[in-house]
Amino acid sequence: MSAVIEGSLLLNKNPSNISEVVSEHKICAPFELDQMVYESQQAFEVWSKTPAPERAKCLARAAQLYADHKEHYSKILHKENGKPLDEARGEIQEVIDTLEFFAGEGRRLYGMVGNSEMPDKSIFTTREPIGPALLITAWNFPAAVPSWKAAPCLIAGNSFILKPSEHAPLSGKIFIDVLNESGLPHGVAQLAVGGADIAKNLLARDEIKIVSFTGSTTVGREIATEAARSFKKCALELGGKNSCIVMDDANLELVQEGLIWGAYGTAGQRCTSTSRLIINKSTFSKISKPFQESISKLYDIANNRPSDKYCPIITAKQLRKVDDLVKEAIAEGAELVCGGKILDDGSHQGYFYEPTILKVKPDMKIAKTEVFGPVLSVIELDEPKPEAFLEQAVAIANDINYGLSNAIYTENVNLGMKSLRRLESGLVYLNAPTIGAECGGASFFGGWKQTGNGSREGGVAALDTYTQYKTISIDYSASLQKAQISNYRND
Ligand code: UN1
Repeated sequence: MSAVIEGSLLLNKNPSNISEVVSEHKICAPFELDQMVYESQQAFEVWSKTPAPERAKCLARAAQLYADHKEHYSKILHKENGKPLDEARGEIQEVIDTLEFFAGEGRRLYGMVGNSEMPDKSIFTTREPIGPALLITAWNFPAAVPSWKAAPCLIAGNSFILKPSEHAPLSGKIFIDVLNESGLPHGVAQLAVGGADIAKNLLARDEIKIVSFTGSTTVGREIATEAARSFKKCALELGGKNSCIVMDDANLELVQEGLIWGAYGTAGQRCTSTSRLIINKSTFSKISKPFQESISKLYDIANNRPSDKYCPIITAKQLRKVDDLVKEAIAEGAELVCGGKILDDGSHQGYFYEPTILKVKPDMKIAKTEVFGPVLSVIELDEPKPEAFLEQAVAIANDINYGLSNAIYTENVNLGMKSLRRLESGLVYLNAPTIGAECGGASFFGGWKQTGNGSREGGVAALDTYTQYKTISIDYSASLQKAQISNYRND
């Protein structure tokens, strides 16, 4: 485990070197949660009445603090989560970009102005804050995911309690500290460290009006069910099983780079990771060898050392789960092309898994299950006609319960565009991997089907989770104007 609980203490360990304790955290006691919820309500009263451009100043200051200390925070994140330093830097940059974008929203937070059916009457709709929020975040992006939730939550005027994953709580703690240093009133941003019981405790309370969760589809379903009891606004960002479709005419060097990043970046532990490659057999045979050579460089097996581009698996349990899924796949008839082993020199210092390629059939368990590890399942087709190939490939990509991210590589703009329209996912990429969504105005992040419940993060659509609409009608006719009656002639 990268999180070890000793009494009321949580020891946060580095998954690439588990003898290293990165930080210690006190687990919240139930009486502390009572106090936190009370403070969150009090803070909401103050913060919701603070003008949005003023709120924005705190977010802008927080962005600046992160920018000033980017290297420092990146190094902490690199140790806590194990992801390569370059990836950690990218994640801290994502925090900065998100805070900056939503600081800008403080000058907008647009509602809508309509036209009344009647003379001397105006109608407009504003976005209003809702109340204290509970933000439950995952370990794979322990800094960025809190910012995706907290930035729109704050700019909209809500207070929140962050419950970070127990496997990477330090980056969440830093995020709260930075926000508080940026001038947020007391109690607006709070941290509750602990396990699932903490989240359950907070979720059950009527005072909490919003819940936003990133994690598994199974837990997401439980959260949605509990949230429904008190009609909380509920935003879910759940599992994925993302495909990369490669047409015969694709730029194959670009494909290989895209697959190395998409399938093995963060060791496949992104909900956006590429886990299925749909390609003609003849085209795969052209890239198979150089592709295997490239991924074998991610971990130096002879010297038992990861390269600076490879990431450990977060926990021993998850490492076993990845290995079990690969073993089951082989037992079910999948062909192991390379990898398929837990990497361990016997000292059990880091939770690394060998970059793995399997050849599978579309209906095998491994082709339908989210692995969350460095395992790419290749589905080979044998269809030389481009239209017919695409027809089959898109059907396989869509025949899945998830709908987060899909990619297609082709130089044929017409077929590329057609398939982008047909792929059933919230994110689709042309000639780019399934991972690496940008944050900002038009870049909405979220999935279809069992990947979520329709909510979005990352762009202006995130404001829908954290605001409720108020329609304001002002009648200055000094007469009683009856809607749908006064304005229609019924004779
Ligand atoms: C996640 O794995 O939960 O698009 C988020 C990406 C990242 C976010 C992944 N920006 O791959």
